[in-house]
Amino acid sequence: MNNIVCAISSPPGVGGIAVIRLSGSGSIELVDTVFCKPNGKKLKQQAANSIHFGTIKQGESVLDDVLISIFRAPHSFTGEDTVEISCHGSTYIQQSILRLLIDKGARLAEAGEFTRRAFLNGKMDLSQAEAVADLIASESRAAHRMALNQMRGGFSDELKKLRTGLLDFVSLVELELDFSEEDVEFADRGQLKDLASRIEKRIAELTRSFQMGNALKKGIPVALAGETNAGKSTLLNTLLNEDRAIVSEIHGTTRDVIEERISIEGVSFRFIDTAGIRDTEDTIEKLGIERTYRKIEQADIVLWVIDSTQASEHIEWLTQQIAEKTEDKKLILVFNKTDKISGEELKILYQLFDRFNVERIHISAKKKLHIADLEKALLRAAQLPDIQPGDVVVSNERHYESLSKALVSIQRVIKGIDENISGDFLSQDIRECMNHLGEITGQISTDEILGNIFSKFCIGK
Ligand SMILES: Nc1nc2c(ncn2[C@@H]2O[C@H](COP(=O)(O)OP(=O)(O)OP(=O)(O)O)[C@@H](O)[C@H]2O)c(=O)[nH]1
Ligand SMILES: [Mg+2]
Repeated sequence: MNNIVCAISSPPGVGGIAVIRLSGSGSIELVDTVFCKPNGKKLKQQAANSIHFGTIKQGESVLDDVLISIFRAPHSFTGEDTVEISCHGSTYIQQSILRLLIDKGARLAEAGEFTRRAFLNGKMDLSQAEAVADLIASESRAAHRMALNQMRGGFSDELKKLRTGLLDFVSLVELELDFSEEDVEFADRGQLKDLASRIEKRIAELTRSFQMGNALKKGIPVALAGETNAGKSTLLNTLLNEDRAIVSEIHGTTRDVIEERISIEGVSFRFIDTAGIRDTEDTIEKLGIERTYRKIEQADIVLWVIDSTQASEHIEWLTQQIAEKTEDKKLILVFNKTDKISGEELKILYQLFDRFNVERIHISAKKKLHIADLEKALLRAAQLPDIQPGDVVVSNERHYESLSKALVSIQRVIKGIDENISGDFLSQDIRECMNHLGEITGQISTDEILGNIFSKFCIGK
């Protein structure tokens, strides 16, 4: 019976209803000891995948009216007998039911234990189990799509194909080793190289997709940069629709970096407001400006905010700064405070920035004018393919690391073929590549890896 785990699976606090979940062989019988159906029948006599109304009893007294769903192994999330109790949301009721179940022999589940059991019972591989956590945490359409595709097994299928390819490859090489005395070649080296190159290409594609996957999951970093007083913090507040950053007409208002996530049309961006750039003797401000440079460096997109009422007065210095600091970055020039200048002045200003072959948007952050244009420019700059069901995008750091190692191994294989190294070295490298791919799906795993992954889940999942 101590194989039965239980936990509250709904979020902490009071809701309309709460869900308590049990899993493990005997959990249906365990719930029978505290549950009464109006017709007196037992849950263990009921069909799988059915829902039952009744009361939970604490000794002789009624604790709550509940609905109970029962699932039987192997047709449940965990692959084991599972019961879900939907009770009223009071924390007193939730805790009392949990205590009752523990009194009857269940134990409190550890973080992620339900999903861990699903993995151990072969209901899903490790990358799918991790996708469950990503799905729960997804905050944008793109993150949701990626997690869903991964949970449905798109990535797993892809890895399976790669492993099958590698297995074919290694069997050919190892077959040769068995006949090494006779000096036969079952596959010519050209064919082997083709196979290895195809595998390498796909692993490289998957590895590359991480940059986008990671950005989509965590939000695409966008630095708000520019001179002091240009209106960067005002723009952050306008995009956020709240007074997040301090705004003032004093130059050098922002000293530290402020980061906020904003979802635009289902894509999550991480806006980073920075200290305005100017020559200063103030030590703290200097430190802030150094941080600005670092943040520009780390950002995918830089919104360079320009005070349209001031820019023309020191155009040389300004354009120099922009060119220097945003080299190799996706840059959007944002002409702000255009509520204060005429259309003619704006035209001249645009010309002054002609050396930049990048998008220019004119707005008023304060008056909230043309903000939609800026948002559209951001979406264009992000260059995100719309992720379709079935698309494989790597978004998990652990997977990325294993893929990178697999890539190194397969590249060594290709080099080995070129240098005509012996079959046993070749097969070693191929097997290494397979092992790295196997780490992702959990074919190769240790308790430590599993502990690490599932401890990040919430209790009840
Ligand atoms: N007229 C007008 N004023 C604006 C606009 N945007 C910002 N301002 C004003 O410009 C001043 C500076 O704005 P901030 O947002 O603090 O500028 P910042 O770029 O964050 O400045 P630092 O933090 O000092 O680098 C404030 O007085 C704002 O009200 C705008 O679109 N039009
Ligand atoms: Mg500011």
